Amino acid sequence: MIKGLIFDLDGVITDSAEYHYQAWKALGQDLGIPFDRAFNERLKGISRMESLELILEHGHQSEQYTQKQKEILADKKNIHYLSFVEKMTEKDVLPGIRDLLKEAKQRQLKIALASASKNGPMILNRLGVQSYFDVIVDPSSLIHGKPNPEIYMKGADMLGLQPSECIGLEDAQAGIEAIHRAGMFAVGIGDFIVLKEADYIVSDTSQLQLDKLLENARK
Ligand code: B16
Ligand code: MG
Repeated sequence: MIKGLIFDLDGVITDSAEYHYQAWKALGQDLGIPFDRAFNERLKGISRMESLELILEHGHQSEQYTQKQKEILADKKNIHYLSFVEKMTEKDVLPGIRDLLKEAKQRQLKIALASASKNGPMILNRLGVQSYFDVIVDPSSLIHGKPNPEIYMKGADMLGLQPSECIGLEDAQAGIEAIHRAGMFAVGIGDFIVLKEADYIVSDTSQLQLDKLLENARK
């Protein structure tokens, strides 16, 4: 029996995945490391410092910076990213998500956030959906990032549920793998090829229907 929903944030609740892409792309250009959307798929769901490492490796520049310099580069990206976030309003909740959260609450399902983003709580506030969340996993409390299952397992644990009682929702390959390794039913939102490992896939959030999710998770 499904008793909880565990949400990713970027690309699921709001389109901040696009802002991460724009901010990383600008930093990449400054460093002489151009990359495209296909490469960007590898950054989704991955922590800020791990994303920077992947970009530097891509440009064969990993060895050129000290840890301190890398932190400055990551801060620069985050400041650029926050300039997009500052313009977010309640209208930036992706289609269908507010209704899904509302219906889940009405049906007494528990709701958690399992985002790798340190900006997660602030973004939920800006979007005006924070009150739907029973718990938010603090990504800085974790040892491993996605695709490790730790964040989803901790989300279930904080809700007082077994992983098998939860559905995880993700837009990234690394996130789908994390949900599966945690032992949960995985819902993918986005590209059917990128997310082919998910148990149930929709092309965008407007296609999410709680009944359908519950029915498929029960099969
Ligand atoms: P921040 P999610 C992830 O969030 C993003 O997908 C990823 O692109 C980003 O680097 C990461 O959060 C860290 O975010 O820099 O805001 O701490 O998809 O797990 O909700
Ligand atoms: Mg995401």
